[in-house]
Amino acid sequence: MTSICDRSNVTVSAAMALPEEAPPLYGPPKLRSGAGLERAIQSITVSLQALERRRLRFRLAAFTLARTGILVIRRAVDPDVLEPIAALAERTWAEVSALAPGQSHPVALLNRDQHRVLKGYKALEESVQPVINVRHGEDDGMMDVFHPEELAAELREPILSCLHERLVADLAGLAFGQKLEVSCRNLYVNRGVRHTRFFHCDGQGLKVKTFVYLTPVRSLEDGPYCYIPGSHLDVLLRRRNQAFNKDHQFNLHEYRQVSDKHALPIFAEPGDLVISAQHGAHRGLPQAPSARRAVLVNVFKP
Ligand SMILES: O=C(O)CCC(=O)C(=O)O
Ligand SMILES: [Fe+2]
Repeated sequence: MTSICDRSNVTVSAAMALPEEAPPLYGPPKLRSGAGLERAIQSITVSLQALERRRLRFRLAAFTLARTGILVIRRAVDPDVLEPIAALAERTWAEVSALAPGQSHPVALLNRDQHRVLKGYKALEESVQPVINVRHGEDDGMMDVFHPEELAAELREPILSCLHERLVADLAGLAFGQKLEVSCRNLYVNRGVRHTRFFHCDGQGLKVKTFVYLTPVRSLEDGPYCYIPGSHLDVLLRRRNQAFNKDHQFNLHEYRQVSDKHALPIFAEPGDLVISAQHGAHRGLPQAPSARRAVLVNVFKP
């Protein structure tokens, strides 16, 4: 996918079906909750210390990631490192909100309203300047920043360090048997986003994202990241959904027929890191109007 919630390839009929999220166009998975969720999360959780110090734990974690497509590393970032990055997310939102229409941002390129400086994912990915995308319409409340490490010179190193790029590349590389490299870093800021893309994958090829939470996500209202474990390996599920998408002229990568599956909402504290195989079915849930979420994102590709 191109960024947080690109629906550019979804047909008009899909967009019209959004508010209800209703069958037959959308058969959502059951969300695990309570003790079942706790157990499931426990089984995909590993500590940073164990990963760094114990080779066997590292190999087991890679095996878990390979099998489920998702891994959680709790407290991967020191609060002292994290705090100024969370403040940067707040500040960037405030700066952009204070700009008059057509006014530019002092550091970043700004895509807002009809003023779109860069178009298409490739241009955004390859930009040397950071790019702030402010979403409108159904995506109201959403801002994603390409290359957030270029927003403030003093935060470049902290941002890179908290993403644990070497560790993730090694771990995911071992899990998926391919050498992975960072292709792009992002910052997602969501404030009361009422509509998000349904379950989908970001394409069929191997792609891994990491999400470092800058704000707590403690309830469904906060808009947690959700994942259907094992869906990256589930050929039948993919076939069924692709056939459905073809019949209804949806984007090929939607997962709209998943009612027989369970998804895990990943609740997290600031500094927790999630590694996710994006060829599996996932989505960020819509938020309550007052909810705020900020997440640092890293994209790895072979
Ligand atoms: O906002 C989220 O939690 C996930 C968005 C998404 O689908 C993605 O980054 O690929
Ligand atoms: Fe996605």
